[in-house]
Amino acid sequence: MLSERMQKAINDQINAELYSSYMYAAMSMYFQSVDMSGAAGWMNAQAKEELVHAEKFMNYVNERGGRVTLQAIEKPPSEWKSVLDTFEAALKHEQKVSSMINSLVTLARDEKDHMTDNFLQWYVAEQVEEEASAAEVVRKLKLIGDSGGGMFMIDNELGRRGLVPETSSGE
Ligand code: OFO
Repeated sequence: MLSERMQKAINDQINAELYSSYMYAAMSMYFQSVDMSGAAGWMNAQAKEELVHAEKFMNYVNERGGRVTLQAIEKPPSEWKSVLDTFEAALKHEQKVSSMINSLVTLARDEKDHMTDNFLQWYVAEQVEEEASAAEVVRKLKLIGDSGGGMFMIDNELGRRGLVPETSSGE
C-alpha cells in the first residue's frame, strides 16, 4: 500500500507528465505554424511518449491499491522565439522533470518503500535519455546558427523520429 504522502507525490507527477505532453503538443503546433514539419513530428512523438509516462504511473498507483486523482493541467506557452529557443525550453523542462523524479526516489527511500523505489528506476533511466535527446538537438541547432540549409537538413532529420514506430520498451 502506498503512503498518503507517496500517493500525493505520484499524483502530482502524473500531472507533471500530462503537462509535459500538453507542452510538447503546443511546441508541435508552433512548429507547424512556422513550416518546420519535421520538428513538429518530433514534438508530436514526444507528446505521445509523455502520455505513456503518465499512464505507467497511473497503472502503478492502481496496482498498489491507491487512488489516482487527476488535476487541472496548466496552460502551456503557445509561442517561442525560434527553433533553438523551443528546444532550449524543452531541455530546461526535462531537467526540471529529472529533479522531480529524483525527489520521488528520495521520498521512496526515506519511507523505505522499495517497490516504489524500484518502479521509479525506469524513470531515472528515461530521464537520462530525455535530457540527452533535447541537448543533442540544442547542440546541433547552435552549430547551424542562421544557416537556412542547415535548418532544412535538421528539420528533415527531426522528422525521421515521427516515422519510427514506438515500441512498448522504447518510450
Ligand atoms: Fe516524462 O519525461 Fe519528459 O517530461
